[in-house]
Amino acid sequence: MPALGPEGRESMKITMHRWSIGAALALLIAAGCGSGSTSTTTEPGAAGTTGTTPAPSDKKLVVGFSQIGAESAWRTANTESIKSEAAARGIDLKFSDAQQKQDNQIKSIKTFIAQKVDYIAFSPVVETGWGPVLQEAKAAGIPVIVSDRRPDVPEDLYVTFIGADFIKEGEMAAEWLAKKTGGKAVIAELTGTPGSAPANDRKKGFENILAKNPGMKIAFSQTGEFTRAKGKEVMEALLKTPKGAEINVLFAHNDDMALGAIQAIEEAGKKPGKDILVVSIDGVKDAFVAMTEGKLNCTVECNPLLGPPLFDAIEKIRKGETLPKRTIIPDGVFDEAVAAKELPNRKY
Ligand code: GYE
Repeated sequence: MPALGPEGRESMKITMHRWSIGAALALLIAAGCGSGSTSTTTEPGAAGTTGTTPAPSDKKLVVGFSQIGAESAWRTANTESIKSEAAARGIDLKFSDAQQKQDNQIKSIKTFIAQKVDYIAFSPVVETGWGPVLQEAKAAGIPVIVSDRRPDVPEDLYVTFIGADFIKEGEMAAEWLAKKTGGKAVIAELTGTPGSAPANDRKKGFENILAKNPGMKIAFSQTGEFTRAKGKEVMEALLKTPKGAEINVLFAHNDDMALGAIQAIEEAGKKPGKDILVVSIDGVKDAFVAMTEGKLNCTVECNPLLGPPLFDAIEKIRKGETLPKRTIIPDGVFDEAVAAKELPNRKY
């Protein structure tokens, strides 16, 4: 495995975070003045209530989750994992869908703060611009757990991050491609949501490997916004241009864009998977189906089933356990050779 750049090394580093006594106290206070579902030393009725208040442990834990939207099959599986895991654990989940807009996410986080939820979890649509709202959550004593995408903020503004190493995913896609093509490729790249961590990092990782393979070049790069429709639209337009005729590889930052582009390639009279090799990221079921049909060549898995680790982390915070600042969910590479055998095992 080639040496990683500084970002790669940084992204693989799992730093242990130790709660300061002050933060631990803030957490206890938050638990006490939130739904009170964590055990505290407060007696029922001690805060001037009538004494009929249920014991704190009878109350449901309230978690606010701000989701990005529903742009891809990955996202749908991620939402389903979070909702079903919350239901299985009897957690009162306040779920909000931001429809790809950072403003909507900021608004719903502010609403969660006003509602005094016990915990806030979110997946930031883009990397920047989260400082002020996370400061508000911190000032209110509500612990924040980051899921899937990491915001570019000081680490003290959230308790823990759970998600994939997107740089590594980009590197694995390019490494597979370098092997497959013998290091020669004219590549079209469909990038994800502009400014998002997976778009930034998958590009970075992919280019880390290209830097060592001078025969592999990105000839075209445009966003397909992580959707099937946009992936198809951009590929369709590209194939009508002279540059489109030169392309022999498509690298898409997610499977949905690749699947849309595959349709465009077929409609243009070319064979996806043969005339144009296709490699993408996520590992959703439809990508495995496309591989068994010989239309997609490789997908790098990115596990969306983050519900269980998210609520495990919340449980640990409640118990006062120390969490690592980053928990990286490992990924794997699947290509045509293993697709048929692997398809029945896919969970999303
Ligand atoms: O790859 C893409 C989704 O943040 C890892 O977002 C996630 C990405 C995923 O829309 O399909």
